[in-house]
Amino acid sequence: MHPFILTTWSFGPVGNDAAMPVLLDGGSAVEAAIAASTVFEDDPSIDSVGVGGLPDADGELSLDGALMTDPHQCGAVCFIRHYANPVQIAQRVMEKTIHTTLAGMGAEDFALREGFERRPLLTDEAREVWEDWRADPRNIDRERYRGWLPPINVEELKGVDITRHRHSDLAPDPAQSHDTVSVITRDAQGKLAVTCSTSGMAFKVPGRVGDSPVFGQGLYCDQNVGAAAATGTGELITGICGSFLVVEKMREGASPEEAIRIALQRVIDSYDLVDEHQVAFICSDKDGRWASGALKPGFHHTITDENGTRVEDPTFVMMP
Ligand code: SD4
Repeated sequence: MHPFILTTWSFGPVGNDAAMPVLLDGGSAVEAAIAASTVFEDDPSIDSVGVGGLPDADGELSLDGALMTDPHQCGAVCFIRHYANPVQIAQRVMEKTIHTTLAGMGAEDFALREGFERRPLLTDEAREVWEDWRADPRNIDRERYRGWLPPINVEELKGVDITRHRHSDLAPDPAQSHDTVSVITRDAQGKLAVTCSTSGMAFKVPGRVGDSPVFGQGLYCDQNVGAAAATGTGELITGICGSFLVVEKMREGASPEEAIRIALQRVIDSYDLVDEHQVAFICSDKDGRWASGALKPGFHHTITDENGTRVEDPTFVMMP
């Protein structure tokens, strides 16, 4: 068995390197996935996860997070406004309640009872970005974006003329700006775990929840088959049950790469895509064969295994 940690986006090393020792010391896939997610959530320089995430249209930050290892082993929280580590709270939901998902005030009351500490999540930097956006939204093509902004997906926008996109003008230094963190871990026993953590779409309609904390959409795992996780425009992932689709295609015999390709083709067939849309998946089958794939250039994954940690291009890009 070869333990590994596979993470969305190029900021993976900070979390992967912290979590790999957990696996090497014989820790479980769940423990490693939680360890990695916690590092990302606590890092204020990552502007779409945990502390430092960009807020909704009202300037309020809300977080979503989930953990899954099997159909009967999953937990999620959404619309968390005062706690920095939604994936840890999701783990408690999984382990300590008969439910799978808690939202909003109920989730926060649960977190308090579980001993989590309330923390301010909105950093000064994130508030400034929001104030800039609120002060001058005139450059936004609201018709095209169906009345709202696409997510900030800065890695995708590198090298692209971004001046016509107001939201990307407002993004902080691209090298420091990242997206939702999805993590797939495989431990020395061959068990898989998957987590998803996000502050969702920047400047979203307050109350909006994307794909990340929804089983089958942002993440899915079945130890008999494999695990998958998504990042990108949540609204495109929810409608095709993206992560469930990837796992089900592997169940039917597709390789990890083929399974992702089928899911991304389903996105292409199902939506009128605009420039800023992006979807990417990572997945692993139960034997530890993994892949990643993206709709468009700009996505990277981070893999940590016996050969160390590498930030790599995805296995393939559908629309290069
Ligand atoms: C969401 N899928 O809330 C998340 C955001 C994301 O790249 O992954 N952006 O829609």
